[in-house]
Amino acid sequence: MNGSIQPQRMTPSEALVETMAANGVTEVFGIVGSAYMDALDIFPAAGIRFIPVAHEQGAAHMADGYARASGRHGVCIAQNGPGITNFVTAIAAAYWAHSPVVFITPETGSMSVGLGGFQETDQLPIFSKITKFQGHVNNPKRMAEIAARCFDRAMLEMGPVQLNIPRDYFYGECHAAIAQPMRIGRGPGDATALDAAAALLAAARFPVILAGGGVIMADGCDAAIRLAELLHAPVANSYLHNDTFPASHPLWCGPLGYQGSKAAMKLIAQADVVLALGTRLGPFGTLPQHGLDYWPSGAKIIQVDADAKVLGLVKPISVGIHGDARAAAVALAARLEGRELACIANKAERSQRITDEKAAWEKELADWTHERDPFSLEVAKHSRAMHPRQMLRELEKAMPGGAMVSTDIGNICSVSNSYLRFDQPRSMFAAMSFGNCGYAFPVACGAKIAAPHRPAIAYVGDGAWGISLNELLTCAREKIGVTVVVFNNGQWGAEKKNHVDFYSQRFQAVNLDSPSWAKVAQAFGCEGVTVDKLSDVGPALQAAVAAQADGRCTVLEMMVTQELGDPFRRDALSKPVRYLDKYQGYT
Ligand SMILES: Cc1ncc(C[n+]2csc(CCOP(=O)(O)OP(=O)(O)O)c2C)c(N)n1
Ligand SMILES: [Mg+2]
Repeated sequence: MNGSIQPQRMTPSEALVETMAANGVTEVFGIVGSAYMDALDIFPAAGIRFIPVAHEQGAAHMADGYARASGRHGVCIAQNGPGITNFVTAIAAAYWAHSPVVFITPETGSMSVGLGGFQETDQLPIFSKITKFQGHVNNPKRMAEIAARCFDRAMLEMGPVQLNIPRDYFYGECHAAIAQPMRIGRGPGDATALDAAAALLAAARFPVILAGGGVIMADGCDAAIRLAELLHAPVANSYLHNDTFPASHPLWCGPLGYQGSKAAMKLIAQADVVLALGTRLGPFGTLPQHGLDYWPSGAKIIQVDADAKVLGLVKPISVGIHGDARAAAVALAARLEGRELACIANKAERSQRITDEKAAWEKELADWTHERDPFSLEVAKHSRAMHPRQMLRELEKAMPGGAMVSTDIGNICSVSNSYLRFDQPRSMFAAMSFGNCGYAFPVACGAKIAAPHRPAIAYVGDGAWGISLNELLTCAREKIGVTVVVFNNGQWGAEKKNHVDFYSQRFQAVNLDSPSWAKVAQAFGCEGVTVDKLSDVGPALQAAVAAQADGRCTVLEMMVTQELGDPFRRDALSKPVRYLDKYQGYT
């Protein structure tokens, strides 16, 4: 650790690029710019591929997808000013996805700061709330030191880190040593807390494990499985982390949260002890669903997280463990092994309950071919398009092994949560709690570049597609073989659902008139296929995935009805109240 090579004379550009290479960086996403051209020039010699994108938001999302798929840093860079402000949305998304993204932000030259020259904006405050650390190179001689700190902090704190560099500081010379990456182990947490947690688990009659994203970040799926098997405890995935526990495992019961698994909800509702492993228990992820207010308020909650600040933040807890999810699971298993466990007495009965709840949910899903509210029945009545749920089922059935799926924000993407099951970690990359439309496609591109041999599939609504489709350019130019499934329901459906439920169907700005997305894809130099029959869904997906091997990107445009599943924010909307006369018709 910290085995630096001897200091030697180099330019700051060389110090930056050497630090990237020391951190194993092999790909950087961005749009070319004069601000950092001196460093870019030597990327190839350092073994770094620069991947030019269509929009800097795409670059930062790709860095996020790259980091989430690989567990390594995702890196992006852009021109000072507008190139950097284009990063903002994607960095906020990476922040809530806990992605170790290092985004390099050249800024206006140090001799003209404050003069309003060209492409100047104060680049640190903009990102101050969506970064784990901001390194500012205040002297070019410190480039190697500060760059290394940025890479270390992104891993230490699991989140985006900014490296801000006045553009004139790429030039000159310094006497620098290149630090080797410093990786600090977190360990299992406080021994007393682990003892207390083990005592609660040993006495539990119905323990349930909630496996969060921290399990993946800690490479802890094996440890979670071992602990679950020891307790014979059902395991729920935290919201949008369907890949934290293998879906083929008998103890898996699916995700909590919006459009999640009723089996998981009904089982956790019975828990007397919940082990929340590697999850911040975000407020959106445990909201009532399907009419079930399932969070077991009377249960003892053990929460394990690598970030001490989230322990007990959202839900009251009995025991908080500040530690690595994997190491904590191993330490808990060691404390429980060979010990008398109360829950073993009713193991058979709990086993039966798990099997029954899972079977009931499977049956319900199988029968739930379409939405049944009056609006949905009406719009689907005369449509020849596919029901979204049936289409999602066909995708699920045809999903290739080892697939990575990114999902966007929208009604159909949300419903897909019930139909996405994985046996391997680092497989699901949802837009998480920042919830920005336009997330899924560039994230899938980044994931594909990180894991070229795994199928990469993005689920995107037709509205969100309009935000992100420019990266088809990148796919065609750079031969990035991803598959995009665009759900064409001709509407910003998730928002339309609010008009239906709360605004007496006064539709405004929710209907979408779009060109053929298949033809648009072809015009970009990608493959484009329109699918309007259920029997074509699986074969189309398989053909598109096969084309990935040749670096070909395919857009599968799924023609679906306008029916709409449950809304996102029932919790946050109210029926309209109007006091002024002129608005009386708007209730
Ligand atoms: C960047 C951004 N803009 C707006 C929103 C608000 N929003 C949430 S869902 C949604 C509709 C998504 O429509 P579409 O992508 O067509 O998917 P559908 O709901 O129709 O399945 C919108 C506009 C958002 N989440 N992110
Ligand atoms: Mg739509």
